[in-house]
Amino acid sequence: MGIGMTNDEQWIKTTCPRDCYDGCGIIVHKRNGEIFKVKGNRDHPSTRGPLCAKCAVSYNGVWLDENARLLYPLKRSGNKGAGEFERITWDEALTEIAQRFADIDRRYGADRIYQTHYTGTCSVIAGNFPKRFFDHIGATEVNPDTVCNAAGHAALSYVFGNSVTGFDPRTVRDSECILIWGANPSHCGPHVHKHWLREHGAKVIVIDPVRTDTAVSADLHLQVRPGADAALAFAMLHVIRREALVDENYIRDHVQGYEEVLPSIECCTPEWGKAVTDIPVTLIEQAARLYARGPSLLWLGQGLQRQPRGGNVFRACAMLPALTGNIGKPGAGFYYLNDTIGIGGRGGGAPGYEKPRFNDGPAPVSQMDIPGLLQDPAAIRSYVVWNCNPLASNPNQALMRQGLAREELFTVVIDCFMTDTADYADIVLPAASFLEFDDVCASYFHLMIGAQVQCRKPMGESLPNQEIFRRLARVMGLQESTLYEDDRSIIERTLRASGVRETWQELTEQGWAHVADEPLILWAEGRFATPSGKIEIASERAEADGLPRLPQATVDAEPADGKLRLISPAAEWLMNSSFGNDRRVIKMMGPATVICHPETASGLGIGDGDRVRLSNELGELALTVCVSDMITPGALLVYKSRWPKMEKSRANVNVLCIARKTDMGESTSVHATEVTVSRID
Ligand SMILES: Nc1nc2c(c(=O)[nH]1)N[C@H]1C(S)=C(S)[C@@H](COP(=O)(O)OP(=O)(O)OC[C@H]3O[C@@H](n4cnc5c(=O)[nH]c(N)nc54)[C@H](O)[C@@H]3O)O[C@H]1N2
Ligand SMILES: Nc1nc2c(c(=O)[nH]1)N[C@H]1C(S)=C(S)[C@@H](COP(=O)(O)OP(=O)(O)OC[C@H]3O[C@@H](n4cnc5c(=O)[nH]c(N)nc54)[C@H](O)[C@@H]3O)O[C@H]1N2
Ligand SMILES: [Mo]
Repeated sequence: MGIGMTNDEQWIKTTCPRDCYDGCGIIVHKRNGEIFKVKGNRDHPSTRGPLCAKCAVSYNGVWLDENARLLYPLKRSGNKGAGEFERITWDEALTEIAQRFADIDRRYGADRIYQTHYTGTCSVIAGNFPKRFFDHIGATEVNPDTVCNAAGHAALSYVFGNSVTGFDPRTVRDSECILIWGANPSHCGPHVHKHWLREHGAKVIVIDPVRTDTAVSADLHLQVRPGADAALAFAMLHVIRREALVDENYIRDHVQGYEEVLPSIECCTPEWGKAVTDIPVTLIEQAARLYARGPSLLWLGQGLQRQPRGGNVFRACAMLPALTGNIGKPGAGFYYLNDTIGIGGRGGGAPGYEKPRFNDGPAPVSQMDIPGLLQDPAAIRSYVVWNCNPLASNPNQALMRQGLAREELFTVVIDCFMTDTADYADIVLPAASFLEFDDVCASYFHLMIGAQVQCRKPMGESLPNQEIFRRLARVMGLQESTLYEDDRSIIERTLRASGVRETWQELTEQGWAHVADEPLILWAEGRFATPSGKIEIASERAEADGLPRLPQATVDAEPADGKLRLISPAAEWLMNSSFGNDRRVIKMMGPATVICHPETASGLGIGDGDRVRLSNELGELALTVCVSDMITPGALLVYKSRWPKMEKSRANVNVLCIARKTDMGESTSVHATEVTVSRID
């Protein structure tokens, strides 16, 4: 273990497994056998220096704090949600879970056991192994991507046949332009924002209703009205076509449906674009030219597709690289998420780590259906939560809370901390943190993998996710051997599947490895995994699924009756809800605010520092007003994922957020929430 050692000092290289574009390298400094400091690895290609502020604070704060961490299995002793528990042994906890599962299986069927998980840790084993167990017993999976990015995946699959082959970020050395559409690296990938974006002098265009720090430092910022992106894409394409910047050769060889969509593009003049998006004509023209001339990279953000027609938005935006040939050559390409050469860091399947299919199993259920389904004893008998915190993260929070309070629902929560969701558990199991066991991390931005190296023994009696499910399988007497595969074997197979040359030993010494020495030019061969083998702007598969054959130049309707559109993107100081229990993080965030444009504020008769109530049919939330033109007029901005129980109202913005499904992928359209604002006197 480790990279360097003196008598009492030791430095260990490891990797941050949070759900973040950066995938940072970490150095853990140990003194006298104890962790003394967790900091950034300046030799790591992404980190290049200190960790981001939130990780630097929390990894040296709440993650190392025995008073904050869950240390023992717990059993509920009070009412659901009261947070009253007594300590029990692992044997008692696992035996009770095994008995309750067996009972539910016998009386109702194992598909009434719902398991929900996401990216609390993105490391390969701890992020994936428990799925083997649930598949084996025939539990129902809550489709994790439906709370985040499933609309984008569905749309890109229609167009390119694949949504997880983007560009190799190292190809930026040949780029003239980077177009960031509905992503905010200044919060969501702070090292990508700080280093990658600017290092080779490409011009940067940002399209976002919010003037994020990335937008501030960009060459062009198109401050679009939320939900008007598809129209904007069409207006840009109008300019590109008018100025003969389309790549006719690329279209002839690789694109299906250009002739069909052309009449719509011809209708969508930039003047029309201005009317529906609020972006000046000259800005639409400049952005269109800069992008089309290329070579250009297009980054489609996850925030971009959290709208009712997010899938259509993605199909419209995907026409840009297709029609300008900005794909498959150095410095060009589009990116949503990278499945780092088959490892599947985030939700992907790994060749060396296939999901064993013991039975066909019940169909996964959308996160958007969960608040409703949780009310229904006939639908869900047991709710098992690992690697996520749905009471903080999911929309329709009041209904989520009501469902979790159901007395006969058998709820198990596995986490490192006593979250709002854990307060409603019957059994709480303590998870070991990433500093406490070996694993592999696969970045979803850089085409790199990293070693997650054990730096100390698991805190208290906590265990890594995978070990918890091995033990549960044993208590249940399950016979399938892959339920017991050990970490070493999975790590070896994962490394071989990734194509890196390094052994595990070498990886732990170096900390990280690129999957290829030189930048990969993805899609260079120009063959796409669609039925036609081409980029399908016109999609028969979409049509067969009841969707339009072509992307549509749509704009969402403005809210009626004095309501305003509320967007709730990622906060700088949180990683989803993670870190929301760290005292220093809470202090840095300050009170929960709603940011609104000066015109909006004067229309409502409110000013900086006023207290207001946001309300709609789902609930209400009291917030402090912050007036700023960083948000476009007519929209409101509240950052997501504070811990509800840390707030006076015991709620966060999700108490207002709708669980309406997107046009594709049954995903979240959280950024289309509408609210009324009233002043609290
Ligand atoms: N309003 C609004 N809501 C949103 C969004 C939005 O834009 N607006 N965004 C959505 C998005 S993009 C996402 S991805 C979801 C994310 O929502 P969640 O998936 O719920 O993410 P977190 O809230 O970070 O919860 C992860 C939990 O995993 C725990 N954890 C960390 N490491 C481990 C481990 O090794 N083992 C176990 N068992 N647990 C561990 C953490 O302590 C934490 O409690 O939120 C969604 N919610
Ligand atoms: N600090 C921090 N980092 C994170 C996370 C976090 O919670 N905090 N979450 C992680 C997770 S789970 C994810 S999925 C990624 C998300 O990564 P991103 O997709 O970059 O993040 P978001 O903040 O959800 O949304 C990005 C931007 O979309 C914009 N947006 C909202 N509506 C629209 C619209 O209609 N049109 C356009 N053009 N833009 C719109 C928002 O204003 C926001 O600036 O980040 C990851 N990294
Ligand atoms: Mo996400």
